[in-house]
Amino acid sequence: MSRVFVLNGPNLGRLGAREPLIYGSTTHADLVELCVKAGQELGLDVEVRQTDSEGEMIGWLHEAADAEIPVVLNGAAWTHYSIAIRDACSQLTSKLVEVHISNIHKREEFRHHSVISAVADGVIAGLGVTGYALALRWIAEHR
Ligand code: CA2
Repeated sequence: MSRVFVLNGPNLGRLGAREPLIYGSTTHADLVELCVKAGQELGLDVEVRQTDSEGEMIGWLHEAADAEIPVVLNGAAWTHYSIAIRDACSQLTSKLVEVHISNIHKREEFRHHSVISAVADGVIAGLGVTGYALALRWIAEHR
């Protein structure tokens, strides 16, 4: 089965615990289950990881680049300012889909710009956690 990484950035481990009006009530554990199940239906071996450490995320992106593993990335706050994460994304050798649970364009102005989007194959924002399943489906169809 083809491996796919779903990589979640800072504070996403707190999903379901705070701000349910913005991020919904799904917990990160629920999100893991949703992605693994979607992967099984699509014939993908999905591995979901979350970190609050930028260096750890960059290490995972290097791992994906070296092993040609497609990535679904929710860079969370790093999306808006981390050139280091963007530079690691630009080294990816397989597909990259950027996902945001909320519609970042409907929110504060500082969330409107993503430094990742220009190096991603596609972007999904505002569709809640369903965005992850849609990203996996697109990857299954374009790997
Ligand atoms: O909408 C998204 O998925 C975001 O990437 C989430 C990030 C935010 O900085 C981006 O602008 C948009 C924040 C993730 C924080 O997640 C929390 C979850 C529960 C409670 C508090 C924060």
